[in-house]
Amino acid sequence: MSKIEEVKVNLEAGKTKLIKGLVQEALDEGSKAEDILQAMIDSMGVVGDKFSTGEIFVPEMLIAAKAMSRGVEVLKPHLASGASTSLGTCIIGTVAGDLHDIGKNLVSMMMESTGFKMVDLGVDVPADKFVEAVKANENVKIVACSALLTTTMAALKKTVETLKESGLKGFKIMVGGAPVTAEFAASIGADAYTPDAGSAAVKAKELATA
Ligand code: B1M
Repeated sequence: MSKIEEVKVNLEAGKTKLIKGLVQEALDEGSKAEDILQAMIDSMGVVGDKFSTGEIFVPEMLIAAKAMSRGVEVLKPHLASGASTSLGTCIIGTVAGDLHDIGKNLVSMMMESTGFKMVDLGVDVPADKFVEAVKANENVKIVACSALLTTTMAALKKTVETLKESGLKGFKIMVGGAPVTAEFAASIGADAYTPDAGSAAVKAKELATA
C-alpha cells in the first residue's frame, strides 16, 4: 500500500494520532502536498457517504475531521507559497448555523498564501458579524463565506443581503461550500462562486486586483 493510501485508510478509520506521521512520510517519499490533500478530501467524502448510509455517526465524523486537520497542519508549509505582497484584507467565516470549518480553513490558507491578510471569524457566524468585521478592519477587499449544509444556504443568502444592505463598499463577496452552485451564488447576489480552495484564492486575487 502506498503512503497516500495509508493516509486515506487511516483518515477514514479516524486514526487521529497516526495521521501527522503518515502525511510526513508521504511527503518524504516524494508525494506532492496537493495530491495528499486531495486524497484526504476524497476520504472525507467517503466518511460523509458512510454517515449518509448510517454506517457511522456524528462522533466518527468529528474524529475524522480532527484527523484531517492534523494532516493539513503538516501540509500547510508545503501548500502555502508565502507571498509577501499584500492584496488587502479578506474576512472569512462559515455562516450562521453551520459548524463545518475544514473547507473554510483550506480556503483561508490558500488565500493567505496568495497574499491576503486573513481575518477568520470562525464558524456559526451571524450575518451582522461579517458586517462588523468589514467596518472594524482596514482595506477589506474580499468577504468569503462558506456553507456546508443545504439548510445553511439560507444563512448564506441572508449574509450576502445583509452585507449589501449595509451600504459598505470596496469589497467583493465570495461564496462556496459543497451544496453551493454558481447558479445559487448568482441568485443571491454574490460576486463570485468557486468550487474549491485553490480556485477561491485565484479568483480572490483577480477580484482584488481588478
Ligand atoms: Co457534517 N455534514 N454534519 N459534520 N460533514 C456533511 C457536510 C454531509 C454532506 C454528510 C453527509 O450526510 N453525507 C451532511 C450535509 C448534508 C446536506 O446538508 N447537504 C452533513 C450533516 C448532515 C451534518 C449534521 C447535520 C449531522 C447531524 O448532526 N445529524 C451536523 C451539522 C452540524 C452543524 O454544522 N450545525 C454535522 C456535523 C459535522 C461534524 C461537526 C461532525 C464534522 C465537521 C467538523 C469540522 O468541520 N470541524 C462534519 C463532517 C466532518 C462532515 C463531512 C464528513 C466532511 C466535511 C469536510 O470537512 N470535507 C461532510 C461530508 C462531505 O463533505 N462529503 C459532512 C472536506 C473539506 C475539505 O471539504 O468543506 O466541502 P469542504 O470544502 C471544500 C469545498 O466545499 C470548498 O473548498 C473545499 C475544498 O477545497 N469550499 C469553498 C468550502 N468553503 C468554501 C468557500 C469558498 C469557496 C470554496 O469561497 C468563500
